[in-house]
Amino acid sequence: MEYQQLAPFPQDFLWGSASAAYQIEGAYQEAGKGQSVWDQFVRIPGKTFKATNGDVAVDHYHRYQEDVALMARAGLKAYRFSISWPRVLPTGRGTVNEEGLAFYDRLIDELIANQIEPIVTIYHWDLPQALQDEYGGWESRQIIPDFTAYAALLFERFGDRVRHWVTLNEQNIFITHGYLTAEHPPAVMDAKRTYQANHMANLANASVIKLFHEKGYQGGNGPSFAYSPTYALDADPVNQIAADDAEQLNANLWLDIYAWGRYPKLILNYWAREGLLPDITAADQALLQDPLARPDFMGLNYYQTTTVTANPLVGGVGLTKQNTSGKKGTSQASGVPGLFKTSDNPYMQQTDWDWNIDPEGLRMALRRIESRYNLPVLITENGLGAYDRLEGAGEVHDEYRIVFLKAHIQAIQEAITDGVTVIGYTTWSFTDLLSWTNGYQKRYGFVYVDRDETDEKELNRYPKDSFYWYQRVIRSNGQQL
Ligand code: BGP
Repeated sequence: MEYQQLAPFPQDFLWGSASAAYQIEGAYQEAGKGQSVWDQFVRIPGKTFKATNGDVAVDHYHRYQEDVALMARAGLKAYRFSISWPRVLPTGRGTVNEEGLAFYDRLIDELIANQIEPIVTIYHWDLPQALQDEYGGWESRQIIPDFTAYAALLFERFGDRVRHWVTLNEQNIFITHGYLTAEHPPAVMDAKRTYQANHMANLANASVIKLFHEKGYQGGNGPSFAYSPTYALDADPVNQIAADDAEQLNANLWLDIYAWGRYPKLILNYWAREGLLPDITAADQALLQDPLARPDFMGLNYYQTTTVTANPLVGGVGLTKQNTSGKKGTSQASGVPGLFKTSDNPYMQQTDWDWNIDPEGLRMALRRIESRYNLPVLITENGLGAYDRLEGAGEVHDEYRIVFLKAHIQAIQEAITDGVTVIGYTTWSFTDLLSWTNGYQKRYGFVYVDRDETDEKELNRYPKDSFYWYQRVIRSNGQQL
């Protein structure tokens, strides 16, 4: 659909930015914090770009006031950040680290004092190492009560000031990268274990949302899903089936569970054929289907779309790892034999890390979520990872980021005009931060942080051109792009 005039953004639209504890805080063993699986994983040779880690990251733990002041200057209405589970529960459960909770108290209060609404992600990948060691983390049923108790602690402590909670950040990524491609901890490559761990994560997610609703906390709760809508390369029917398979396996498998509490039938069949069925009990089904376990919104992390063709069952392309070098054009096709494989899309340009640039894909993602699930959407991440250059008197001319974000905001407005309910947009990211496996050279922020892989330097902050641009966007409620 094409329009002569687009609907305006809602008056209370949450313009903001997002981050994750491990990627910004640093202070990795300060004030009683326990170790997370990332604290250890980054020390395995070859796992991250130039062996970077989040020991110091961008030192947000010590500089949060300066960062919040910059957010206030940009006019942010909301800031999405995650709580580090091992900072508040060093061994994952039991003894609470008051000093850890106190840090988030200070951060939340600072945000509120600056009229910035805190959006809290409960889990952004930094699982307490103690739980990994004790029972294998996400592979054990014990994670369900432990994750629920951790979330309950946060609801009790911060529920008076937080209205929007994100349960799990990108379950599809931390599970597949953790158990299928070994790009994330615990670096396993085993499809059966992948879907078993994924099933536990589904149950943990449902259990937390159910508790939130049962206890009647204010506000809403939902997972953030990394959704890359799939296109078929062309109108060849076999490629269309491949695209549908990719959508089933890469999206509906998670979104159907969140919204409807059931796995897609095509996936259950596929799992049964391949011997990959997780252990699903009647009690599991009851929890997943419980109306109280339905999210209040769908969190959407959108970066790119995927284009696919058919992939032969015998001799087909298998899964490959992501380009973490930042050398454009070094990615390989990736796929599942018998289902689909990725293909270059002639209509799109790519970033230096070979991510497709596709604003219309965001509109597509929003429309598909609305038409299939009829849930409001909170866009919890979207942004451009790029090389930035600090010049002269502390300037960064990131016109490319402005062009990227502008096109994506236009796509959101088109989706709103289409009839999708979008409640907010928190870009990735506010300051530059550590990219999990791409080091510090892949930057996303409105604020440049002066450090690199080998030198922490002074960690000074410099607003980029995009900072002033976003300030205008927010001030005009999306009218001046
Ligand atoms: C998402 C994660 C974020 C962030 C972002 C950018 O998957 O939720 O934590 O890292 O992707 O990814 P990358 O840093 O790999 O470019």
